[in-house]
Amino acid sequence: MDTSRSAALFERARRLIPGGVNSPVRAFRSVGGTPRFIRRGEGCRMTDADGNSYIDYIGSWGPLILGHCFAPVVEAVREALGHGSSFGAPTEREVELAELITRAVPSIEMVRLVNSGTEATMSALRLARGFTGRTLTVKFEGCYHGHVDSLLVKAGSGVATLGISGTAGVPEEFARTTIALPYNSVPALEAAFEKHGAQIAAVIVEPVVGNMGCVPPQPGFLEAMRELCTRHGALLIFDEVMTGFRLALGGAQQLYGIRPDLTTLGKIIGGGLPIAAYGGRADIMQHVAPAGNVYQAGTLSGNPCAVAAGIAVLRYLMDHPEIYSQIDAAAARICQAAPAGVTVQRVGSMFTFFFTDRPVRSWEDAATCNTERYAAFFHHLLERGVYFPPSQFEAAFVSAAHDADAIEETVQAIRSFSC
Ligand code: HOZ
Repeated sequence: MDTSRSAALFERARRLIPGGVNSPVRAFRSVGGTPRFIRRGEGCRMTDADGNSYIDYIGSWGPLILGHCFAPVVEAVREALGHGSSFGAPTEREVELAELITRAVPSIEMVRLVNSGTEATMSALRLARGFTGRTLTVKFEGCYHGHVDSLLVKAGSGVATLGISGTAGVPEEFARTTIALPYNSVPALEAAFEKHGAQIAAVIVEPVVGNMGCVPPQPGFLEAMRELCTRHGALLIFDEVMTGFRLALGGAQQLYGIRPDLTTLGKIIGGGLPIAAYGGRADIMQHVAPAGNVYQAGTLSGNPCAVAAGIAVLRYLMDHPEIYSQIDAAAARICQAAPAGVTVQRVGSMFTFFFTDRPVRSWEDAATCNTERYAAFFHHLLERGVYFPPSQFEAAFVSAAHDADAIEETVQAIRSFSC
């Protein structure tokens, strides 16, 4: 496979952009080799600067549930852009997107649009502190909630991929406001509430983790979390930036039947354009400025083009709910092809091939993976035109654009790998 143009671009980029990329996992650091510079995408495939084509299982890290260049999204953005790219004033479409979100996710009674998942979790956390008058946050090791200072403690995604501490540049005082617990451990959660219950403002969790690879909650874990938060007056924040509109229209909270107090969304609600949101109980959301005194603002918040893309995607998903069983079945077919000795974990259309022979229920389990073998697997697939996440600690995503041919090509590529 000729990758000379990508290699030349990477060389140029490294002189100008830290590590040559604008987000760390893209740099292929943990798998080695040349990051592919992508020129265009269509459906489930994307083409790099050298003209190589790949079946894409990243989908921009989750947003592209309907594939690249989905016609209604392209049309909606084109139309919106023709009317003006940004106003810094409210628009009718923002109200429409808020209506679609609150209809699909009943726990979200009010919602505020922001620009990124990081902004959404940061704002939700500030709101939880403002509402409860408390300081501490409980998070789980291996979960990633964007690059919010206090939430980088024992984080997944790029922090786990690069094996860095996550707290360089974060004042110790901030890091100390975070209690990091093992995912799926009810006893650890009970002990934390026993010790700090009256100071805990919020528990934030990826209800299905995507950022240490795909790790589902064990039965009873989310239920215990809900019960402990209610009993101790802490808010439960579901970070559904990845799982929102991915696992079901109502996200993981619909799948597992848990009602959080606050939810963060991103990715799919922007159809590939930068948008995110936080929302939840109206009595809590009424504390956000200008309704209340917890401040949060943004020049490009509710950007017309991003909102138009989001509306096009959400409307399409609502009109075609059969997409969920279709993409779940496609993901299941891929997972069946996994090599022996590999632990495959899947929830709906997100999945991970963990190069370990034990179930992965926590970061401690994930850390046992053979990342060198994962790198070999990743390159084996890439050479055959199948683009999996360039990190053991990220989830892969199937979109509605992955047709039967693409799935079969993928299955063949996986089957030709020997562990
Ligand atoms: N942290 C993102 C995945 N969990 C990666 C974002 C990117 O590199 O675009």
